[in-house]
Amino acid sequence: MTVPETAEKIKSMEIRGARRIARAAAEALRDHALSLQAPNNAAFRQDMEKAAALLVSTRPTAVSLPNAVHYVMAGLGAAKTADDAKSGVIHRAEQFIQSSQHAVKRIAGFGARHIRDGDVILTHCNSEVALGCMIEAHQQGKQIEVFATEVRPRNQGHITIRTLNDAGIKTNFIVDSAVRSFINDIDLVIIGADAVTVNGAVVNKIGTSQVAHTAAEARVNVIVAAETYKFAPRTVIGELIEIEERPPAEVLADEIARTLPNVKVRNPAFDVTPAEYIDLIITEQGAIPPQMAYVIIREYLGWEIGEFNLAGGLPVGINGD
Ligand code: RUB
Repeated sequence: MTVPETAEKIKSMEIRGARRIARAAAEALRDHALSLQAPNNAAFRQDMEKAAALLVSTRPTAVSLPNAVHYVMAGLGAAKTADDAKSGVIHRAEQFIQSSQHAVKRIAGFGARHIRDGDVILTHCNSEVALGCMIEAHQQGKQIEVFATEVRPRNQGHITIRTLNDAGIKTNFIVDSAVRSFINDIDLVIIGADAVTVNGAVVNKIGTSQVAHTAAEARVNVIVAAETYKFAPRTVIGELIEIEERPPAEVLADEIARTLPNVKVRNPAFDVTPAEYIDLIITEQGAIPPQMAYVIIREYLGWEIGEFNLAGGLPVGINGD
């Protein structure tokens, strides 16, 4: 798929979910590098930077996207020729794709250990990594049952229940506002993340903070499954994660909205759950309390506080290797 095609699919949410977005961006950059016939190194670099900036501009919240792009673009390194730059980018893209697959498997393994036989689990939105933990536990023979929310307005819950159904896991499908009604039946909440900040706050699908707050009130543990590339290096220097606000028509049809001139529809796609409502974040490097997010950013992402030379505001520092 070309870079503009991938960018369009991410924007329209045909490709969605933090991991899929990151992976699609890495694949698009790899394929772009492969097909690019640049006359020299400078031209190659410039073209790649344009492609990277386009991908990063598509959705602002999932930090996996700029992190993946940054990781791949670091393949340009100190290359002196276009050929070297090309193989550097392709190599880094392949590395990212592989390590992201590996991360999901490792997290599933770690996460499954936190799921006990007989647990009833609540999940919100559609997270490949969170689902990986549940499916792994199920495949280990643990009898689990899942409550999955609908996830207004884009109904990502429909994808979640199909995956759970196909895995043979007993599943209950509920509207988002029913979470509190069922929370006393729940043993564990498992969700994914679009971003984790230095203070251990988790940015995830809108409604996640309500779920986590409800769980905390009922003393139900909340586990977040998140690869290290979802941690946000720039939050170390005080930057806030931008919360994407999507078109009103996702919430209320235009023809109805038109008849309500005094009503403004708000449609934030994500919210922020503070660290105090999260018990554990499971990464491919192991499980940490959210208060240790800094360590992940420091040790596994690396951060030279210096800008990567790329238009479009990429985050500081994934060393990568
Ligand atoms: C998706 C969402 C998911 C995270 C984690 O939002 O909030 O919970 O991205 O998913 P959207 P994963 O549908 O708006 O992209 O674990 O698959 O990366």
